[in-house]
Amino acid sequence: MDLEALYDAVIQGNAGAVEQGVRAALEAGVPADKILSEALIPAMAEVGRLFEAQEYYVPEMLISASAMQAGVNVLRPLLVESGAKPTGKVVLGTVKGDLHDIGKNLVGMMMEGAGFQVIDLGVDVNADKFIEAIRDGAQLIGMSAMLTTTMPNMKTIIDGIEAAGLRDRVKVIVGGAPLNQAYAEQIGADGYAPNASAAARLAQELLVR
Ligand code: B1M
Repeated sequence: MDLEALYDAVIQGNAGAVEQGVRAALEAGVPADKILSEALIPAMAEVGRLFEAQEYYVPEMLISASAMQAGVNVLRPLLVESGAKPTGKVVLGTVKGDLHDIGKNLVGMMMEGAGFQVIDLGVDVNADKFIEAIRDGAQLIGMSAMLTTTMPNMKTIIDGIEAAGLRDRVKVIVGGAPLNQAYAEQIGADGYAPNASAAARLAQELLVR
C-alpha cells in the first residue's frame, strides 16, 4: 500500500488496512518518520477539516483516531529504539478537561527515543497529579492541550506547581495544535514545541545541557 492509500485508510477509519499499510510501507523501505509525517498526521488534519465542515461527527473522528493509533502502534518500536541510559525523567499528560492523546503519545515515543524515562499520566490530568509526579522526581513536565477551552488549564497547573513551592525543581514544556510560543511565555512555561520531535529536542536542551 502506498502512502496515499494509507492516508485514505486513516480518513476512512479502516484500522486493519492502516496496520497492514504501515507494515507494507516499512517492508518497502519507507522510513517510520516519513510514514508518520506524510500519511498518518496529514490524514488526521483532514479528519479535523471534515469535522469542521460537518461532514464528519465525533464517532467518525474517534474511528479515524483508532485507525491512526493502529498505525502508530506498529511504528512505536522504531520510534522509541534508543538503547541509551535514561538521560532524565519526563512526565507527560493531556490537561484537565481534554481527552486528545494521539499527539501526546507521539511526544512520549520521541522522548523515549531520545533516551528519557517517560511516565505518561494519560488524559484529563489535573495539577495535583503533576505535583505528585514532581515530588516523585520528575525533572520535566510536558503538557498537551488540543482545545482552546482547555489551554487555560495549563496555566492553572503551572500556578498549582508554583503554589506548592516546586516550580524551581522542574522544567515545564507545552504543546498542542492551538498553542504557540507566545502563549507558552504568557503562562510561564519554559518552552513550547510545535511537534513531537521538537518536543524531544527541547527536553534535551532544557535538561541535558
Ligand atoms: Co477533537 N477536536 N474534539 N477529537 N479532534 C480537534 C482538536 C478540533 C481542532 C477539530 C476541529 O474542529 N477541526 C476541535 C478543537 C477546536 C478548538 O478547540 N479550537 C476538536 C473538538 C471541538 C472536539 C470536541 C469538543 C468535539 C465534540 O465533542 N463536539 C471533543 C472534545 C473532547 C475532549 O477532549 N473533552 C473532541 C473529541 C475528539 C475525539 C475523542 C473524537 C478524538 C480524539 C481521540 C484521541 O485523541 N484518542 C478527536 C480527534 C481525533 C480530533 C482531531 C481530528 C485530530 C487530533 C489528532 O490526533 N491529530 C482534531 C483536528 C486536528 O487536529 N486538526 C480535533 C494528530 C496528532 C498527531 O496531532 O494532536 O496536533 P496533534 O499533536 C501534534 C502537535 O500538536 C504536537 O505534537 C504532535 C505530533 O507532532 N503536540 C505537542 C501535541 N501535544 C504536545 C505536547 C508537547 C509538544 C508538542 O509538549 C509537551
